[in-house]
Amino acid sequence: MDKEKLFKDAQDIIMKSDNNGVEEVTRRALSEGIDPLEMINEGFRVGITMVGELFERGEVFLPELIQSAEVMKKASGILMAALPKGREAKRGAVVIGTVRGDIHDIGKILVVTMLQANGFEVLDLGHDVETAKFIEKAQEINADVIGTSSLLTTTMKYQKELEDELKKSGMKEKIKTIVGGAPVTRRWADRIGADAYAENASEAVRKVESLLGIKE
Ligand code: B1M
Repeated sequence: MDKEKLFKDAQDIIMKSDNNGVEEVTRRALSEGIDPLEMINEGFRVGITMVGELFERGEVFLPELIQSAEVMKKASGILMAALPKGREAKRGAVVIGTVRGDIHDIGKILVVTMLQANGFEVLDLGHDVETAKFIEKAQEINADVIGTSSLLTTTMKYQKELEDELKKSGMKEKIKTIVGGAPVTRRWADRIGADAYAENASEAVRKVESLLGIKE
């Protein structure tokens, strides 16, 4: 099995927005026993990051970025569906979404899938979610954790808004928070008073476990 070749094929598929090739390469990865998350991280995610860089330099335009994102979504859908079924036990409830003004949701969907696969009940509010809605839904389902994703430097402020609103309403002590997204850092999480930061979907699972005091 040539893993590097598969990762390279995945990157090319995203770069070329090859909607037909994506099924072939994801099925090939699965049939060769490659970990779905590794295939996303080392293959498809690298491809979409490269397209993002070309976009930033004005070498590709929004319609091409959108097409590549569609192919990326298709790839993650197929690969995440192949993850082993979640644990039976309910280990905690998480409300999650991408913050107001932000429609990026590929990474957030990976986080949701990984949490579900690890036995958490997850209410995914989608993208462009108002701060008040996170709080309302968390109260409604008696959530243990609220998770927010932000991909734009201009929308990170809503992660802070959530912390401020939780403090104001006296809920900060009862509900833990976790933040993530490409421009988000540990430092930002500390600055706004979030309880945890995760760089990727697997780390998000470990951080939520640790927030809830769950030990294997
Ligand atoms: Co947009 N975009 N985009 N985009 N886009 C970025 C973020 C950008 C960095 C591209 C660039 O210029 N290099 C740039 C932001 C610049 C900035 O903020 N300073 C940008 C821009 C400018 C824009 C628009 C404004 C473009 C325009 O309209 N002119 C626009 C904004 C729309 C809006 O939200 N209001 C826009 C639109 C889009 C598309 C719709 C075309 C598409 C999104 C499609 C979709 O999500 N359904 C898109 C894409 C695909 C990107 C890039 C290229 C890739 C994002 C992605 O999916 N990465 C992105 C460049 C980049 O990030 N390098 C870019 C793959 C994904 C697996 O990783 O999302 O980081 P990521 O998630 C990771 C971790 O961050 C973490 O775990 C995930 C899995 O490992 N994580 C969490 C994420 N959320 C977490 C939550 C957690 C914990 C961990 O706890 C709760």
